[in-house]
Amino acid sequence: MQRWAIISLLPLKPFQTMSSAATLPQFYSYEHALDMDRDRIGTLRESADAADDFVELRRRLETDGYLFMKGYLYREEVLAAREEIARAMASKNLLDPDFPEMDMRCRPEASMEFMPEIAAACPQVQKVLYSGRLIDFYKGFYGESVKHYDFTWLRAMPPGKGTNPHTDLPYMGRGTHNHMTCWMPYGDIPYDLGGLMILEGSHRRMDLLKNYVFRDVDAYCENKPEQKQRAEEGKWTFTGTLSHNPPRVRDKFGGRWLTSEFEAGDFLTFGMFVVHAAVDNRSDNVFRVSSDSRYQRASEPIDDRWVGENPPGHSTAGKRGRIC
Ligand SMILES: O=C(O)CCC(=O)C(=O)O
Ligand SMILES: [Fe+2]
Repeated sequence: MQRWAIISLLPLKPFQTMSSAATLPQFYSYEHALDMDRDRIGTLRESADAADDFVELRRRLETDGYLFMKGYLYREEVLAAREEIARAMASKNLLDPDFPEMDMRCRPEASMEFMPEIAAACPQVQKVLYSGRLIDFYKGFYGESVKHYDFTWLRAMPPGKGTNPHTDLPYMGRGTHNHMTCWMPYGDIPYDLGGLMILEGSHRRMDLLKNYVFRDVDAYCENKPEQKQRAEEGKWTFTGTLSHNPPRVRDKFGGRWLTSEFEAGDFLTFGMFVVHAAVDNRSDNVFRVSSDSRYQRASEPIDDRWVGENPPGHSTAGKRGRIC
């Protein structure tokens, strides 16, 4: 039997057996308390039950805007990747040396660490993300061969403000718009460590997204000296952030903020038009370590900021000027 099937037979956790949001702890996002009423907060729908039924998975993606594939990957492989990451972080002096590396305790005054170079140098991370079960998932989902970005957004989030509400397209919209993000935890993420959250139904609110989602964070107006200078310095003219206030975004869009506790072996995948953010890490000085990576049909154009041996990303080489 495949691993996800074994996991789906395990008894449900208490918070899953009750529909009430009252079973969830108080969440904070970007230092705002989220409204915990059951029509404003909830848990992600799990889709491992339909793991081999890609017709059903495509239907759910269209309806929900995301797929939460609980226990789909091999936990031991993901934990082996965590070990490599922990070793690399320790060698960069990012971890508290008084604790085992695998605990991912932050050294004093830690800040958010963005570590694409560690992801590129860790064979086990590359293996989990870009071969085997995960690549097979996207091949099945798209029904053809797939490509992935070479750039991996590997993040270590210390306690404090998490990621604010955004969609991914402004950062990666120069090729197809049908690609998907895979958000993956390297280790278990209880609620206090702050996982990702999805704003329910937001991918269908083009009325609210249309003036935001198609803007490119690396585009600038050549004929506006201030913008031109920022681009030449490799700076953004637009950060891609939708809001700094997650409860207010929910009030505007409707729907619920949806999250979960996560475990090594889970992944959450979603398209370019879904509003998402993170629950703040309020743990006792532990990093939340996760990556986001991207997958698409091989036959569709790819955003060249994110491919190649040294992807240009948001650097000056990735800027695109136009007359506006
Ligand atoms: O991990 C986070 O806090 C943000 C992740 C994210 O924005 C993404 O996966 O697209
Ligand atoms: Fe994102």
